[in-house]
Amino acid sequence: MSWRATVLTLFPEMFPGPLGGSLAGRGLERGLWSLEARNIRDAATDRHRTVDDTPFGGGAGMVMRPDVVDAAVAAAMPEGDTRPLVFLTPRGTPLRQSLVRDLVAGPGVVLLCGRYEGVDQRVVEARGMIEVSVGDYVLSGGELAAMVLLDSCVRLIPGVMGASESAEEESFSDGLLEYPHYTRPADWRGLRVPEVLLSGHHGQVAAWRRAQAEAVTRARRPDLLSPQLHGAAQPA
Ligand code: 6GU
Repeated sequence: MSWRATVLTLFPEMFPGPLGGSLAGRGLERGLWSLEARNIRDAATDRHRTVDDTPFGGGAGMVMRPDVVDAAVAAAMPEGDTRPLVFLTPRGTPLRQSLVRDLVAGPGVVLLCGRYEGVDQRVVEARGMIEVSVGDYVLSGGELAAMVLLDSCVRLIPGVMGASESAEEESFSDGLLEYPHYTRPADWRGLRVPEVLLSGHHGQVAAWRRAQAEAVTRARRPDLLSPQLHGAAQPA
């Protein structure tokens, strides 16, 4: 059985979207993974197919109803479906490569995309959802976040990517940002490629790349080097 993704959304026509092209899309066609987008509105029971209501306590926007979301989850996950249920929300814990690795090692994932101001928290907790964010900015809905999560998982499925990309994946796994890359010409508009890369000394190349990776990580993402000083979780 291949890795199976189900997306619960009010906008199923947004899928597969960019996941239908490129290497992820090739993997879909080859049956290396599967993707089902289901309309949460299909789980509504009233004449107007209502999915949301006004927030208790007042305030702007609408909240997705717990009964409708629960019915959508129940319809998507028959008894015995052991896939983790992930709710994409800017309130979630940040998506990290460690979670991506865990998810891809399992049978697949069910993703709930929130819209409006949010989802009633009771169904999030009753269903044991994992709340995940893809970064510190606000998207208009969970759909793009779901695509980000799926792309990060699917590229790790054996056969989806070539050997070069799997090697590259190892290099982020050490918790550093990547060293810079260069190709021909060695002189472009008078800008020379770092001399060590032309030297053919594999040991010196490896040491230079390591130093570059550490320097760029120190400059841009010091939290990856000493997460305890920055109040973050461990690096992926
Ligand atoms: Cl998962 N959802 C939305 N709506 N915005 C986000 C996000 C998720 N992650 C970062 N921003």
